[in-house]
Amino acid sequence: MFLACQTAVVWPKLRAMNPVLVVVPTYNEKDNIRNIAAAIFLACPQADILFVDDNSPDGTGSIADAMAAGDSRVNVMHRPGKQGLGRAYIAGFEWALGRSYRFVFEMDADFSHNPAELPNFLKAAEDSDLVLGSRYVNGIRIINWPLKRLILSKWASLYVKAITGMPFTDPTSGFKCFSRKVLEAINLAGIVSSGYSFQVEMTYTAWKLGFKIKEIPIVFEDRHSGTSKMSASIIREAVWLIMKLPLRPVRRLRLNSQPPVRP
Ligand SMILES: Nc1nc2c(ncn2[C@@H]2O[C@H](COP(=O)(O)OP(=O)(O)O)[C@@H](O)[C@H]2O)c(=O)[nH]1
Ligand SMILES: [Mg+2]
Repeated sequence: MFLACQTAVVWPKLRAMNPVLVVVPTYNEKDNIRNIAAAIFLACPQADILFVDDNSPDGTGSIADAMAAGDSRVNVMHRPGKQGLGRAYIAGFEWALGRSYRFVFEMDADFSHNPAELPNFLKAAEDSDLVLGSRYVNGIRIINWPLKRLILSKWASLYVKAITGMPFTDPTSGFKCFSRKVLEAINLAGIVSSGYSFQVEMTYTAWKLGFKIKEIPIVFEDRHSGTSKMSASIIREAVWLIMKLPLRPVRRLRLNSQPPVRP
């Protein structure tokens, strides 16, 4: 597993057994999508990618299709319209669970998450069930973000910590690696977030189920091309959802998934 990014280079016939999937939700990412795929494969040639595109008006979905036609590692899921990042990820996770992937990544398409860090996640996943990329462990590592986004993000981290009791420094981060057993254990149909509260909802559920969660440092950089989809309604959804999270019972979906080890 530790060599998950390298084995296909050594032994191409293992492609059918590829253990790593990077799920990348896209909405109007035409200027990023080719480059992000190239950077993912550079860091992790053996990974598969699933682009989950919500019928982007800028034609991102068609570019993804053209890439998929030329590279069997690229997969594309088309959804009829913009339904939010959370819904895109849930659809991607269900797709992944229908296949044999052992590690499933969440990653943005806009280079805010550096694909070169994928191997670091896989290394951390050797002894943890969910690996969170944190911008705030041992300081702040964010490049070019407007001050108001940084304040919002830091405030959100404190808010989540106060309400849920989770000990993580960056609970809203969207660069993470799930071991398959975590996704199998979570009732994905019960995850309700459309927007960015999805990140908190997933991590909270895994944490309540007792899975071993590890934070590793990442550098986050503001997007170079395209525009953010952050909105006031996404912030409103997050405030309410997080407030209600501790009231929600969390149950393990599949009884046969491996018993977790609490840190
Ligand atoms: N499929 C899909 N992807 C989305 C949606 N909203 C955002 N994304 C993608 O999610 C990632 C993060 O969104 P972004 O706008 O960069 O958020 P920010 O970095 O927090 O400003 C990017 O890859 C977006 O293209 C959506 O409604 N549907
Ligand atoms: Mg972004």
